[in-house]
Amino acid sequence: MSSCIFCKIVAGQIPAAVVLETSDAVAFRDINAQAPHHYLVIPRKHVEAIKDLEDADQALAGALLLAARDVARQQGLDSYRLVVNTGPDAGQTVFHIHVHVLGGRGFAWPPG
Ligand code: DGP
Repeated sequence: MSSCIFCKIVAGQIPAAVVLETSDAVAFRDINAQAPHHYLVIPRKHVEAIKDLEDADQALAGALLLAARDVARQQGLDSYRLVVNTGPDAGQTVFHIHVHVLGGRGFAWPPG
């Protein structure tokens, strides 16, 4: 989608610190890191949020989780948190699915 900032990162139109690329996904450092390790794993395909995934996106959904696993492995993280904010009330600010991979510190539960 032409106005989507994450589509522009996928297309290489704006820079990002990319750490992993697969046929389905791209992972890069979050510009506003909330932990010593903070990456975003996004699908190449524009889908606004988890709630917009279709049953036919099963492989894509799995590919995102596996890419998140691989980013964590590559970065030497054994304990980490994955977060997928879905909708404004949950804190989603960029409307292109992204899995946050957070690590390098402890995390509280329940989340804020
Ligand atoms: P969320 O609040 O869950 O929608 O997370 C969006 C994240 O995206 C937020 O942590 C900051 C990050 N972000 C927004 N714009 C950019 C950008 O242009 N580059 C990078 N690397 N991260 C971005």
